Amino acid sequence: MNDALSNLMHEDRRFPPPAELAASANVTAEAYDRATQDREAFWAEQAERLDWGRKWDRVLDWDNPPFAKWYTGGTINASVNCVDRHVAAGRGDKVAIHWVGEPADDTRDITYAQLQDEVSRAANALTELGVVKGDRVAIYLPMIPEAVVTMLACARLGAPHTVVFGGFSADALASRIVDCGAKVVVTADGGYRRNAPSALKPAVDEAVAKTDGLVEHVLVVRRTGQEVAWNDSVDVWWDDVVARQSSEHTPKLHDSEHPLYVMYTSGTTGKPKGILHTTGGYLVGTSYTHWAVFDLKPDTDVYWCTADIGWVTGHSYLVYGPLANGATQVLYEGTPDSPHKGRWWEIIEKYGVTIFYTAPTAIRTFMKWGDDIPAKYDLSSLRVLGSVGEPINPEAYVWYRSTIGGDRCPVVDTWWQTETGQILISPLPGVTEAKPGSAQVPLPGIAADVVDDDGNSVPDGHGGYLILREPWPAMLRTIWGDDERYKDTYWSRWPGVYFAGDGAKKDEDGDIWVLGRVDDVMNVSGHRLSTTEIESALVSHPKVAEAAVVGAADETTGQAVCAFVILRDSAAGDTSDIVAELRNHVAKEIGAIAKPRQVMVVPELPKTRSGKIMRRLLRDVAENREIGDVTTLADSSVMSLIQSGLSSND
Ligand code: 6R9
Repeated sequence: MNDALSNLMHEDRRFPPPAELAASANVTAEAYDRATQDREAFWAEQAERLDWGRKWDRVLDWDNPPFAKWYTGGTINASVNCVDRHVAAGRGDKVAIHWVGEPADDTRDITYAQLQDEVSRAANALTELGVVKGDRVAIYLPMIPEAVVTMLACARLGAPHTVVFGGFSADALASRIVDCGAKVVVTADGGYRRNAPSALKPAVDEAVAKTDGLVEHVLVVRRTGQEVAWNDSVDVWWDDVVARQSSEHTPKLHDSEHPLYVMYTSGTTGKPKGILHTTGGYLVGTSYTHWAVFDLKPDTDVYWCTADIGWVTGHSYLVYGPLANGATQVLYEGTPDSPHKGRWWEIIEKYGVTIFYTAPTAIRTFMKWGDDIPAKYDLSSLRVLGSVGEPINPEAYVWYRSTIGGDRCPVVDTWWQTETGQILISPLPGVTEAKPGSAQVPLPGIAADVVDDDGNSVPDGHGGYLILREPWPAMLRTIWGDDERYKDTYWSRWPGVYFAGDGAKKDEDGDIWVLGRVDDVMNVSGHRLSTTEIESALVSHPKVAEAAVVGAADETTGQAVCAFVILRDSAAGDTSDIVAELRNHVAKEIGAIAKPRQVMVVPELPKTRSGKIMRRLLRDVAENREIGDVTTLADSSVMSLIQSGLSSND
């Protein structure tokens, strides 16, 4: 490993689990050994957490790899496991969802009994609209309870849903509807975003017009009350159809491998991949990890995952995992800065949130806004903090732990993907001595490793590619309608091994540090450099709020490091030579090899709606190319903002 790569591993702060948490933790160290000794027995044991109709014959059928089948012969209903069984067990009055609308006074507490009624009504309504088992339903909704209700109603019927994030364009929606052949779309007139109603229905109208009569019905929730165009032969109001249904619905059991949902995610080509998840294994994987990684105590915890339902995190750790575990959770409709920058902390204080799960990009934004904002709220209810979506740089981790977690809450840095369905690598809050910046250890029952170009496991202290050697319950089963692409994308690089597409390192203790997508790894003068590592160095400078690094083509060095930085508000008006200062800072932190060729101070970074920095666009800027496709940007004006600003600080 070259010297530059070792920078991240010089992070020597360590945080042992709080004694009290360790003493009563759901999972202790012994689980790792037990799972290693007999992986299938371990996953059989975890499946007992759920209510099955018929019990499975085989835990895992891996006779035809890479096509896995879990709990074969078993029958199960995901909706019953997430709702009915809690009511049947006498927990009907327990709050399932504290829903917080964006307009501040707009809230609803929904108990498990109420959720059961609503899911049953929605299942009856979908049936009336002609949805039968196996049909696909597209969901394009804001973060309102109807989104959860519709997903569970689909699961109840065995009609796979495909949730399309509300910020996606009509074209993106249309291509997803067509790819999975959805006959019904569930949407709303609009949703609230930063204090203003924002329309959804027009995009659906435009998308439906492009699907050649495929969509038979559009079921529309009235959320904002704004004007909508109406087509009587297709459109129906939720209030008209769902409200008059019976709140009784007798669910059927589905095969363990029955499709539960399709979630589209971007690949290296332009065509999104429809990641298929099925029922039994997915529910085992998500419910077990939600319980283990967050140490969930369903009777006392109040859990909040800030992800949008339109992403996999919203599916696994807002809908299926927490509800299967009978948790009480917060569901928030709006943005963190509406109506003020303390809104999230206000919600934590109000509902006594104990477990909080968010993304590094949000954490860095809060750092930028300043410590005084969270300081105004009582965050003492918190006991476990989670991070997901990208590598969390140590500075953001430590800020999160201390400023939000009061130096008392363990932070779990959870690595997983749309494809993996469940968290695969993460510290356990009652077991692992945490290292800022590292996802650390594969969970019990998970066989993750870091390998070199030839697929050989790298020794501790070395870097390579992150892979999985054994199937896991919530893994994707295929790419919808494209088994070949599934095999090629994930299973073709090394025989019998799942390639996640991420680079990673093992430190001297064997802990895993995920470095980001391998396409984000640069090669500068023959040295491998990680964008994450340099970003981390930049963000450790007191004047920097956020940084994105790309490798731009360079005649002499192959690639050169180009950094885009957002300065902290406190650095405003600073007239020193910040560019030279930051270049030297990186050289000092990592080594001269990592010194950026260019440092560009920008007001914003281009991000997808799930908060991932679109480095591809920054590479276009760095290489003086015309900017490529910006349709998946959360805010499409960001690129012009960056470019107009650059001419002034070149
Ligand atoms: C859950 C989710 C997956 C990609 C993944 C990796 C990055 C996610 C991470 C992380 C480092 C973590 N990623 N969690 N990298 N540390 N804790 O985000 O799914 O949207 O499919 O993204 O995100 O690069 O390959 P998805």
